[in-house]
Parts: sequence; C-alpha cells; structure tokens
Amino acid sequence: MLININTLVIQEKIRFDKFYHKLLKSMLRNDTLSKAMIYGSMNGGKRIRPFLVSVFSNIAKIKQSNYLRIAAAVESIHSYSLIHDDLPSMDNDDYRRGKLSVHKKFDEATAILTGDALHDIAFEILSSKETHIDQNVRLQLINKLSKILGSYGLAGGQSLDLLFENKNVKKNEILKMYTMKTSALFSFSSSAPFILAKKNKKLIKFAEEFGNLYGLVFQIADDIIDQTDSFKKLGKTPGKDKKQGKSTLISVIGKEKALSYCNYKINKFLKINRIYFNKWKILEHILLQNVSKFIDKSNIN
Ligand code: GRG
Repeated sequence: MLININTLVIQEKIRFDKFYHKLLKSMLRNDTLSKAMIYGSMNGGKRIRPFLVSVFSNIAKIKQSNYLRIAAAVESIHSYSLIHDDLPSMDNDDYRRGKLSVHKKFDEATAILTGDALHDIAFEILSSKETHIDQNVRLQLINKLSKILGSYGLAGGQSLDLLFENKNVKKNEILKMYTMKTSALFSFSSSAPFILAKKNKKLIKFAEEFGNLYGLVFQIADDIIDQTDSFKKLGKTPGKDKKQGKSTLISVIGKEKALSYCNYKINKFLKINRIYFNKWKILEHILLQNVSKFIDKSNIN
C-alpha cells in the first residue's frame, strides 16, 4: 500500500506547531528577545525534522508528550541555525520562509542573541524531567546533541561551507561538509527516540545512519531547488549558491552524478537493512518519496 508521506508530514506539522508554540510561550517572557525567538521559530517551516522524530517515536512506542519535546528541542536548534545562517557575515539573506529574516525584522544583535537563546532553550527542554524520567537517558541525549552541534557538527560544517566558497573542493570534502552541517541534526532526530526507548546499540546505529542518509538526500535536493525554484517557492533568495561561489555536490560532480550517487547510497542502505525496512515500511517510503520528488525537479531543465 502506498503511504502518502506529504499528508503525514502536514498532519504532524499541525500537531507540532500547536505544541511548540504553547511550550515556547510557557518558557519565554514578553520582551524583545522572546518576541524575536517566537518570530524566528514559528514563521513557517516544513517541520521535517519533527516528522522524523514522530516516525521513529511511533516505531519505538514513545508517548506523544515525550516525543514532542524532543521535536521541540530539535526545531529550536534548527531555527537557531537558520537565523545565524541568514546573518550578513554568513549566507546573508534578507528573507527566510517568505518573511523578513530575524536580523531584518529586528536587528543584527537581536538576531545573534535570538539564535543563541534558541540554541540554549533546546538544552533546557531536553534536560527537564518531563522529557524522560531517567536522568541517564537525558544525559545521553544532551551529550549527543552537544556533539553534533560543535566543531564536528553543525558549526564545523557551516565553517567548511564558508571556507569552501570559490575553492576547488573534492567530492569527499563536500560529503563531509554535508554530513556535518545538515545530516547531523537529521541523524539526531531519527535516533533520539530510540535512545529514549532504551533500544540496543545496533538499532540506534541504524536510526543514526538512516538520518545521515536522509540528510544527504535532503541537502542535494536543497541544492537543486536553489537553482530551479522561485522566491515564492523557496521563501528565500533563489540562485544564491552560484552567486556566492558555493561549493556543492552539484557544482563539483554535476546534477546527474549527484542523483546517481544518492540512488546508489539509498539502494545499498535498503539492501543492507532489509530486515528493518520490511518491519517498518514507512521508512522506505520516506527515503524513496524524497528522492522521486527531486528527481522530477531535476528534469525541469
Ligand atoms: C555556529 C555561529 C554559528 C552558526 C551556525 C549551524 C549553522 C550556523 C548553520 C547550519 C547550516 C545550515 C543552515 C544548513 C542547511 C540545512 C538546510 C537544508 C536547511 C533548510 O532546512 P528546511 O528545508 O527548512 O527543513 P524549513 O524552513 O522548512 O524548516
């Protein structure tokens, strides 16, 4: 039976947005910084990472009240990364999700502090007893998230992304950068529910690898739509990768080879982990529907 992933993503987004807004309101004040935090995190967004958290939580039979907190921590981190990414010293974009970016709506100092505070609130959420009763589980989550945010993760990947501008970069260096800046948070999103459910190491590793692969496919799709989609669809300035001399997998090996590489990695992963994909069919649908969506897009030009 064909599972329509888009419908599930939208259903989960509605549930998540309601929960997240209420949680932020209960944790924040009514000052400028709090307003900017709400603006920068409740301004749309597909909520794909919360969706992944929900899928793996359903598999692991995690209660909604617990997994929504994991999703809230993840999305706070994601919002922080986008707000900082838009800053003039980084990717310099005046728009995000079709609206003014935080430094344009407020000012640059507020945008920096908003990103910092959203980063911090993720740890406040994770470290609360309401996320999990066992402090060892909470510590494991915090340790994992802090590792994927630092020099081996998002910040390190973003640094490589900036250093690679207008440089001759090899395919493996691009892949390393993608793993750090994009896949790491997807990997956390898919494996955190298994940590919460105290699953064994083998299953946690499978969930991590699923998230890493999903992140790779997602980033390549993002690179393609930067070239093909309009401002209306992207919600930010299109064609910026080329203008800024960004090194992407597409710029290094071309669109066709990048897509073949994705397909090769997906097929290999599906084969090796057939036992899990037979049990949890939705995971295969998620991987394959994402690919088919952007393969269609790649045929546009
Ligand atoms: C450490 C100062 C400092 C800054 C860090 C971590 C960081 C800045 C940037 C992260 C890099 C980044 C923005 C990666 C791109 C990942 C990506 C494809 C984002 C777009 O995600 P979507 O499409 O966005 O899920 P929506 O708007 O739907 O949530």
